[in-house]
Amino acid sequence: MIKLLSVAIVAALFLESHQQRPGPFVRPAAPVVKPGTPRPGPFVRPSAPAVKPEHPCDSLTHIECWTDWFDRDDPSGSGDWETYYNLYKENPGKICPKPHAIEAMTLSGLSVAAAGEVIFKNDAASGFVCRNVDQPKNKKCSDYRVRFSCHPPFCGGGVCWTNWFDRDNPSGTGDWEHLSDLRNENPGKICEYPLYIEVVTTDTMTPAVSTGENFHTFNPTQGFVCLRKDQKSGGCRDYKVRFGCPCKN
Ligand SMILES: [Ca+2]
Ligand SMILES: [Ca+2]
Repeated sequence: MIKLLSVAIVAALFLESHQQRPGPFVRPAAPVVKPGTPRPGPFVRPSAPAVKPEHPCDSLTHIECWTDWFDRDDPSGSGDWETYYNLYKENPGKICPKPHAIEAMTLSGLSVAAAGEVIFKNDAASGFVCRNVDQPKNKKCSDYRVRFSCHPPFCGGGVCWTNWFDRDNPSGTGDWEHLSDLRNENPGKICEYPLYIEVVTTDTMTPAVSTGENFHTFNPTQGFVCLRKDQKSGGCRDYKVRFGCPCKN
């Protein structure tokens, strides 16, 4: 009993002493933050992290990024079972406790939609499951790999940032910094699968999350869009964006 009690006290002290440390370790159950919601960033929680971040972006808990790809199963049995529970258990420290998105792709590079198979599960909590029994004409599932969207540091490898990009001004319908446009206009300058996006105002370098404006799009797979119609003030500030890419070895 005493032993149990002391374990509880140590656990409580540990939690207490780590409460000021930003990152998913201290708030594993942090709610999913949708674009458009003011999110906590380093400027509203200025306390220094207890552990020196491995990468400069590790303290930016508003940044979302993708883990490595995982492929734990193949469809030779009852199907392709890329379940979150098993992947989390089999890859300690590599996947966050509460990922807020999942992406699945066949090993040959097709999206789930393009593969056109009947999918049993495809959500961040369950993971991905394709069952052979669900497929028509005794066909088997393709072999899929999956990755999850987490906050740092649950993303693989080092991070290398692109240059800043500012392709639009907010004078029209808003400030459009879509990844697809930026990629077309800056060939070869942005990696295929950015892990992070960082957005700041062009004039004062204020992080987008600290401006109080609502954002239509704000993620590393689509880029950033601020629409004037979404703002109480009737206008967006001018933003610039950059992307965090896996470093090439
Ligand atoms: Ca697989
Ligand atoms: Ca802009």
